[in-house]
Amino acid sequence: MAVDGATLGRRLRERDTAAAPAALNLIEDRSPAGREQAAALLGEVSPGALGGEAPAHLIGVTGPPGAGKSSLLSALVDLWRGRDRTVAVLAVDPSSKRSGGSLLGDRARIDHDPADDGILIRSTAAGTRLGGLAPPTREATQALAAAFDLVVVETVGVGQSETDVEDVSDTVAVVVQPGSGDTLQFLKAGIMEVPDVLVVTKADQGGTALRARRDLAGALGALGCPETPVLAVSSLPPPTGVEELVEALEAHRSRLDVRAVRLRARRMAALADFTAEHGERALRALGGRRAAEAYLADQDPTLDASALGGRLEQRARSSA
Ligand SMILES: Nc1nc2c(ncn2[C@@H]2O[C@H](COP(=O)(O)OP(=O)(O)OP(=O)(O)O)[C@@H](O)[C@H]2O)c(=O)[nH]1
Ligand SMILES: [Mg+2]
Repeated sequence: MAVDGATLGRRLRERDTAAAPAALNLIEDRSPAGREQAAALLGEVSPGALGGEAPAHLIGVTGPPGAGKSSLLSALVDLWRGRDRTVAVLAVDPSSKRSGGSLLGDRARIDHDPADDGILIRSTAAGTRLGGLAPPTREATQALAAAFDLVVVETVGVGQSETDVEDVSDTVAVVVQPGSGDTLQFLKAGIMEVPDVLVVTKADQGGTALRARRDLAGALGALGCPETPVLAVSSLPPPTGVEELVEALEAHRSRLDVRAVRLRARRMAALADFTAEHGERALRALGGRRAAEAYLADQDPTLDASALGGRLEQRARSSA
């Protein structure tokens, strides 16, 4: 029997996390029939169907290769599950984009209990498009956000990341290891946007982590963002600093206008998808980026990114 997208979507909306693996399979199926079912699924978890924004805290965890993102997520997942929170992690796999694999030689997996429905870990492909996450990653985030308390997207990136995790996050945590000066330099030079939370890993290795923490805090102060939290953590058992990190993530989320942030993200995503598919010329046919943004701002705020993308296409056709 064909998978019924609408049923999976309704189950997610009722916070049935056991429906999530099948939902993700459907979203990754790019055949026409799969796309049709995925659209039905996403319709059931759109802000319109949910009666508002999905309740999940969407967290982006990003940082250079080997910084310790996955190890940190193992520790975070443990802590969250211990507090009875459900967690989904999408790890965006960049290996398809790299020539060698040596960089990823000592890559850690995210530890978890596979029998626990309250936790889901998935790898997803980075895709080939520059600027922005692959649409399946964004759709997966939207689906998971209906059912899980926390949805984390792990991406590899330094500075101007090729996979823009901000598209799908309420809170972005940048993870760096001690002694990696790149992030400090990118921050100082303004190449990298100031993250919501900065995390220095491998604090168990001693003074270098504390030095890195101090240098980063100094740079943030000089940039006029002295209140941005900079935390030092160790993810090896027994973890240290992870509770403080959870508090910092929650504090950021509690200050946020979630509706405004997500609304903006949906519009940006629709525009990025439209431009990726139809080119800058099609954008010009809409009157340019500004005009397209203004048009999107007039649309129903509960439409999801793909529905907004559909509106742009309609408009492009009618103005052609
Ligand atoms: N000593 C120490 N080692 C750590 C810590 N966290 C991670 N590591 C080690 O650092 C290496 C890379 O860790 P990962 O968690 O895979 O790092 P990552 O950022 O997810 O790496 P990619 O996904 O490949 O970009 C592994 O060998 C880990 O065991 C830590 O807190 N302390
Ligand atoms: Mg990793």
